[in-house]
Amino acid sequence: MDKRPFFTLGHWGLREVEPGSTEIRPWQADSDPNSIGLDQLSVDVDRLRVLRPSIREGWLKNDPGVGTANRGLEKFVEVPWDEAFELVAAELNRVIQQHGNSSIYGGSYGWGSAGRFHHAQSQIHRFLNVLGGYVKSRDSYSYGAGSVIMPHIVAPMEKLLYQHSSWDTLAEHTRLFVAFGGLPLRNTQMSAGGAGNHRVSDALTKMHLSGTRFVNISPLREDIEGDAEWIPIRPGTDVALMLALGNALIAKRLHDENFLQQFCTGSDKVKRYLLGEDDGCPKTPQWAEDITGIPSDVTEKLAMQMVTSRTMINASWSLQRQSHGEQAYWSLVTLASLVGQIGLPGGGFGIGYGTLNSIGSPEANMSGPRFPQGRNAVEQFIPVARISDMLLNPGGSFSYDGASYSYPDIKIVYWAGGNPFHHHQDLKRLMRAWQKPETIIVHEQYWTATAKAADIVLPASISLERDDLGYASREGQLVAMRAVRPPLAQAKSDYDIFSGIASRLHLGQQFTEGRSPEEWIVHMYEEYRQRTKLAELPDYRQFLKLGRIELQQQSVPTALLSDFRRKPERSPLPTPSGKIELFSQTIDDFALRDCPGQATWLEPIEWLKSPKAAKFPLHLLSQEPRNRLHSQLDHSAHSRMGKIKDREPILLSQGDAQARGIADGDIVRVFNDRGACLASARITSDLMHGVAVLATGAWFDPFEWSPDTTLEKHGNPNVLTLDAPASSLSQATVAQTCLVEVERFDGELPAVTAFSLPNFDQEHTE
Ligand SMILES: Nc1nc2c(c(=O)[nH]1)N[C@H]1C(S)=C(S)[C@@H](COP(=O)(O)OP(=O)(O)OC[C@H]3O[C@@H](n4cnc5c(=O)[nH]c(N)nc54)[C@H](O)[C@@H]3O)O[C@H]1N2
Ligand SMILES: Nc1nc2c(c(=O)[nH]1)N[C@H]1C(S)=C(S)[C@@H](COP(=O)(O)OP(=O)(O)OC[C@H]3O[C@@H](n4cnc5c(=O)[nH]c(N)nc54)[C@H](O)[C@@H]3O)O[C@H]1N2
Ligand SMILES: [Mo]
Repeated sequence: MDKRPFFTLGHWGLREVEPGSTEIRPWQADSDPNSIGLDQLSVDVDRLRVLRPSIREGWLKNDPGVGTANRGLEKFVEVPWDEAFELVAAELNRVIQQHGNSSIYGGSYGWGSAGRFHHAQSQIHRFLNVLGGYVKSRDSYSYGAGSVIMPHIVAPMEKLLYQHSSWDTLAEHTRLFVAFGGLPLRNTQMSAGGAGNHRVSDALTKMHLSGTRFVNISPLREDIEGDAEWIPIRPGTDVALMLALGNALIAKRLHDENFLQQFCTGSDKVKRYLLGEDDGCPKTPQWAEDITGIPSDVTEKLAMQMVTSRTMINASWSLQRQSHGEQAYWSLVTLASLVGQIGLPGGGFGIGYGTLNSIGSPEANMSGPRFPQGRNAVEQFIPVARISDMLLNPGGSFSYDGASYSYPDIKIVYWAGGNPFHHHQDLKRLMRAWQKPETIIVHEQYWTATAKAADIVLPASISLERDDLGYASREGQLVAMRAVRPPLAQAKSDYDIFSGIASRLHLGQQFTEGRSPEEWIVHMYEEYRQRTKLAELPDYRQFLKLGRIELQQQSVPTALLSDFRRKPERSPLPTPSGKIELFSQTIDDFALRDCPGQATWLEPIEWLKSPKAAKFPLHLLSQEPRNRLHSQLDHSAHSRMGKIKDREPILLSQGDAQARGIADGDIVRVFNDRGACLASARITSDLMHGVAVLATGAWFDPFEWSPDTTLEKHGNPNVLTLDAPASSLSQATVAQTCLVEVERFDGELPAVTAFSLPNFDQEHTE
């Protein structure tokens, strides 16, 4: 028997396991490993596994669509797989016959697990395509506003992200790194598909040693760890600061006029706006001070520094998960164009350094092994964050990227590999919307809120129970993921589940093409082996023996848009003018009040200077969590160690805590007119006054499962956030646009029940 450790991969990192053992440890060569998921096989984590197919009692007894308000309240009945397959197949068949495939919502957004074959999104989409299609979702929660605006003004978001130059290039050239939203190392633990070596900590050290200066523009100091100038900013106002920096450059004639003339359209309109020639309001640092809270001399000084050194101006994705989020990126590009360093090594703009491990990697993007999804015969879609709107307004219309569409009438919601009762905003509204479909089917590994609120829950295996092919873009490796143990109880892979249902619908062959999971993995490996230029791959058996293959490095460009800068005629941008569109005729022609034709300061729908702040005077930011990926493994010891009195901590500034009589460690009630949750106070001097920070991902734990519930007990910010679109252009989420009030909670403390199992009709044993 081979005694060498074998590998498995999580979005959070590469893991090693000794043969015959179930102990998981970080890859020995990882320079900055974390502990996420190392305890995934613990009793505590296993306790919440979905063990057998489970059906809501009322769904079994009544016709579909009856008693949907009982979702989340009723007992579950466990059934054998055969029966579950029959029930799901019959229900899909019924709805397709009666209402057509456009009544199935299969957007199924979510990160699922690493592994290219057992990729839940690919699995569910292939399955639903074989059945004749489904209503899909577009864009992401991560950067939905960026995805829609960037192609109009520069290039598609992914294309830009793939061109972000490496940290090494930045260390060599960048002397000033201006980070809107910081560069939180916390977030670079992840890569979609699986991080290899965690490179960002070393990269930042190297930049410091090379003399790069960092400026952290964020309400929260810890968004850059270590040496950095901190410029606290009122949330949601970065656009005003960026415009004011532009104004300061133009006023002093320090901007790069040649760059504007040669590479941009619309600079005259931008100048008129920045100088206030049409609206009588010059966007000066003084003007911005009142909006951002940043003294005008700080802005003036920063503008000077930007043009006197090689400067990278980066914005986190959080900046555009906001009301008018498009403007944040449009202003960023406008500012970087005025500075004139776009396309030069170490200069220009970035839209994602500090969000994932992969961004800033020296590895070029190459598409990895893939599980074919087939073709979707249904054209209808929704922008991903419009799910509650869709369910509540069938037939209603929405606008998206300059066109008008209507919402489908959804009868079945089918989810695999995502947790909407984690990720969506205004969860009480989602609870109401969730009552609309006739049937909700969920594949889950654990009893999350989404699983508890479904009609049919099918137990999915975890990646530690499956062999797979591991690959993530720009991580430079191909991994033979090996199962550490067999699936727990009756759990099956999503593939086996879909195969079982498809065969009941006489579509088994179409779905499986006659391949077992192992045969698919070999097939995908062979296809990739033929296609890739990144390595001479050995045969599959040899690959399994090696466990991991390092792909040859294909360097990324030395600067984003460097080709365009070198030869603008030969490498035009994919915009109508081929140039950077500081003014976009296309968007202007859409005539949207909430997204004009050039970067514009538009007041957020709610913020610290809106009338609503009189009642709810704190801006709540819900950042990505340090000890987990979104809601995944929140029930693990590693995530729970970050809680205080079982609740998610909320950061409060000293002044705000004092004014409310709140001490460190106190339980507080966080509330607004949408909802309320409990959290535990963590008081800090490193947070701007008027701002509160509550990480996402504490499992949703309403006092009772009802859209009228008055309290969430665990610290889930999405009972407070606003379910509104960034604008009628992108319809993206505005998770970061949220006002609240906080008070000490002196009542009797309700126990957290997020980590309890649902009720079953019979005693529940493994
Ligand atoms: N307030 C607020 N809300 C936010 C954000 C924010 O900043 N603030 N961020 C948003 C962002 S950027 C994102 S990307 C979303 C993330 O939202 P999601 O991606 O939906 O969150 P996850 O917790 O990763 O959910 C993945 C689920 O899939 C399950 N799962 C894992 N592997 C498998 C598998 O192989 N098969 C099946 N069937 N299931 C599996 C896990 O158990 C888990 O429940 O959240 C968004 N929500
Ligand atoms: N550990 C961990 N890492 C993750 C994830 C995770 O769940 N856990 N999720 C991954 C995913 S799916 C995504 S999309 C990325 C998200 O990457 P980001 O969107 O960049 O991450 P956030 O943590 O939401 O925001 C970063 C910081 O922005 C600051 N910020 C918020 N609003 C404003 C504002 O208006 N102005 C300014 N200047 N700053 C502001 C906050 O202080 C916050 O700490 O993270 C990824 N990385
Ligand atoms: Mo995301």
